[in-house]
Amino acid sequence: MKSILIINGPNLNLLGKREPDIYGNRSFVDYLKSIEPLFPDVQLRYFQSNHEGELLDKIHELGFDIHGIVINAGAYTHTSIALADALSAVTAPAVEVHISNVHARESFRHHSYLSAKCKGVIAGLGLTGYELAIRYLLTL
Ligand code: CA2
Repeated sequence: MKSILIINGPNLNLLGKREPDIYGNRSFVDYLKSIEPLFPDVQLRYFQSNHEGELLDKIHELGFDIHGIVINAGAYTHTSIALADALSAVTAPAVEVHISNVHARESFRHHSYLSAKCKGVIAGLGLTGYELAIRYLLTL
C-alpha cells in the first residue's frame, strides 16, 4: 500500500479555531477524516509540529520509505533552509501546499525556501489543496 506523509508546520494546529476568514473554520483532523475514504488504497500519515527540528526528524524518518510528502511548513516556508535541505536529502517527492494565497498577502510570504525542492506548489485553494496534492503524488 502506498503511504503519503502530510506535514503541517507551526500554528496549523489552530485551524478551525482562529482566523476563519483566512484559514477556514475546519480543523485539519476533521478535514483529513473527510478525505480518507477518497483514498482507500493509500495510507495517509499525518504529522503536525510547532518545532522545526521535529519536522526535520519526521522527514528524515519517513522520507526514504514513503511514496510522497505533502508539506505545509507554515511560516517555516519563508525561513527554513534546513527544511529545504531535508526535502532535498530524502527520496520521496514533495508537493508544497498553502491554504491561503500567499502571493496575495504580505511580501514576506511571497518567497519560499521549499518550492525549488518540491515537484509543485498549490496555494490559495483552501484545504482542497491537500487533496489535490495527494492526487498528483499518486500519479507518480
Ligand atoms: O496559507 C498557508 O497555509 C500558510 O502556510 C499558513 C501559515 C503562514 O505563515 C504562511 O505564510 C501561509 C500560518 C499558519 C497559521 O495557521 C493558523 C491557523 C488558524 C489560526 C491561526 C493560524
